[in-house]
Amino acid sequence: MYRIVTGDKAYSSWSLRGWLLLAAFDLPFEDMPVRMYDPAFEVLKAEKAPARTLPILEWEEDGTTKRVWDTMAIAETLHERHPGAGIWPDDPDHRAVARSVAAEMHSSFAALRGACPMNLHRAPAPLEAPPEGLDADVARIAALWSWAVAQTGGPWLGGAAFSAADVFYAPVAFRFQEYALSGPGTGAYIARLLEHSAVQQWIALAMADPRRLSLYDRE
Ligand SMILES: N[C@@H](CCC(=O)N[C@@H](CS)C(=O)NCC(=O)O)C(=O)O
Repeated sequence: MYRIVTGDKAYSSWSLRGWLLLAAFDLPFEDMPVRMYDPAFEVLKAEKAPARTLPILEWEEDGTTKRVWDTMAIAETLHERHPGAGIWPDDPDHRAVARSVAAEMHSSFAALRGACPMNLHRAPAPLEAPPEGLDADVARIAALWSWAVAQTGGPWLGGAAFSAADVFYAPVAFRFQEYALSGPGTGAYIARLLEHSAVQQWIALAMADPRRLSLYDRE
């Protein structure tokens, strides 16, 4: 049984990734939700040091608590521990595609990430003053999605089955929807991703939480 420490579900894009890495692959877990930016959040981070961001994956083994943070480390650790779960595609060529696009998500797209934070409460609307670089990020993401689907046969980025590559882009799909962003061919993939049953579960949890964080509001 795993434990995943997650932040506010409407806003914490990285928590969504960590949570999906368990929920979408039928791994047993309990969610430990925390309120980001409350005093208790700082206490929790001190307790979990050197981890200092969410999500944090934990489990008990050999009488100790094992702890892994950062979503790429969580993906690789869960894949190593559950090689049959389908976190990465079985086919090595498809796995290479999936890992490449997920890693690029993890390390790139600063304009999109900075200007368009995930906010499931936002009524879809474009930014009034989009920053330089946003169009280039959107175009690059659209190109990566269509390249990955062409390489693997789709309809998911890693091929026939939902994989960690799709997990990494789930918050991007929300951002495209919330800020009315699109590129060639992005609509069908976004619709598929947002209809995934685990993503739908996350949306339901987010909508059931009354807390609002104005920090994530953008004009
Ligand atoms: N690269 C990290 C990023 C994690 C991250 O920045 N998490 C945010 C929440 S979405 C966080 O914990 N922010 C609180 C803080 O930085 O104090 C990952 O993949 O997990």
